[in-house]
Amino acid sequence: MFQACRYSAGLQPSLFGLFSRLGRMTTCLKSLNTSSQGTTENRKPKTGVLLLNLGGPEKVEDVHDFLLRLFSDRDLIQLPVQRILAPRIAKRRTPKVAEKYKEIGGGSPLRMWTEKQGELLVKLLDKLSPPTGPHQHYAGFRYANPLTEDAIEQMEKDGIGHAIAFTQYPQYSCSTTGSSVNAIFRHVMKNPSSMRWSVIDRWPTHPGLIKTFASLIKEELEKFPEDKRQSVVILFSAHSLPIKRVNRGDSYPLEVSATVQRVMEELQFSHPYRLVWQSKVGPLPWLGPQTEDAIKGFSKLGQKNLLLVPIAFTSDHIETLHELDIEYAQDLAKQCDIENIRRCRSLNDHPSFIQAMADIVVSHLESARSCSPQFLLRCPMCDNQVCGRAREFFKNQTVS
Ligand code: GF9
Ligand code: FES
Repeated sequence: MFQACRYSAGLQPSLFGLFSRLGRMTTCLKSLNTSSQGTTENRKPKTGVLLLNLGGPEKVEDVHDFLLRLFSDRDLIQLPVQRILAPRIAKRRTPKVAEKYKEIGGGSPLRMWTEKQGELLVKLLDKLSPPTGPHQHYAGFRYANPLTEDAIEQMEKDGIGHAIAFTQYPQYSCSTTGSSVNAIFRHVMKNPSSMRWSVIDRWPTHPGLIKTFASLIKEELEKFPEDKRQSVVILFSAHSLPIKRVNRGDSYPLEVSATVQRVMEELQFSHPYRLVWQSKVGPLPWLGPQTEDAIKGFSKLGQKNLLLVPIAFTSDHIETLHELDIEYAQDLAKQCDIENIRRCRSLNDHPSFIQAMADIVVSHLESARSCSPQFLLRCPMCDNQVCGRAREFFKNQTVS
């Protein structure tokens, strides 16, 4: 995956504005299918796109290290004597978590999806933005291989000039994108980088994202029995956050809500819907209602046809394949007498999603900004100094 990709001269980016960009991308997609794929000569990549995500254990044997990294992440969890407690918690939880990965086929497919998305993305970017090409993609995971730090070293070795940290979480949270950005900052402080850095920190309402969600939802609605289709309740489900984080001023709940609102606009509010929150762990209070309780509650109220939509992940991973598909759509649905429950497909390598990713990167390149103004504003109750220093770092990068 770290091989320099093929470079082909494509259309000159000339027009500005969203519609022209979308139009241009359609043209380019056509030309990708019909014209030659360009030269086969490998050229030194100029722009590196680092796709940031949590990562997932690829094999059951990787579960322990994955959990250890997660519980050691001080941007995610603050435990007393974390260096002692994190290994203990990781060890204690490993068997249960490993069991779940066994049930979805022995590992997380996240790396596979990220590499596929990256390959398709750079093909489009080479066509859409020749002056910044060749483009190369890298996966940078927070808790699994390829780790963000290793990917950065690989980018340096490849001679990348401009490094774009492109979060794969559409909605910003300091526990997800913020943690990855802080990890980049810490690494670059210890290992000075020759690359110019910029960051794409959020894209919760990108039109291509919204359209892809809407079309996958429509597709899934078609699979309900015709006489039930109209009464389906759409349950948007996002990973929850501890209430402490919400009250610190994390923007994630608002941004997830914004995605939901736009998707429902695109669907012209054809069905009733709710936003609910999944994956709470531990005894502390988290943002609710929980997906599980909502499924039970709706069933009691006689709403027995449900469509689950994972709205905060773009690719399949344990929270869709195990929690939604097995724990809720199979086990829980049986227990509480649900008539029909389905889960909307993840975006994965959907062509209009890949187009959206390319449009987000091209807009970012055209903006010539190293980060968004919104990125620079910390949570009002932030007490993590690294958040401030990481923002200074990105702000002071000059992107020509
Ligand atoms: C998250 C997405 C959004 C402790 C675990 C025992 C904590 C946490 C999260 C948020 C993942 C994906 C959000 C904690 C402490 N958080 N998970 N925050 N995770 N687990 O603060 Cl899309
Ligand atoms: Fe949000 Fe620091 S916790 S900016």
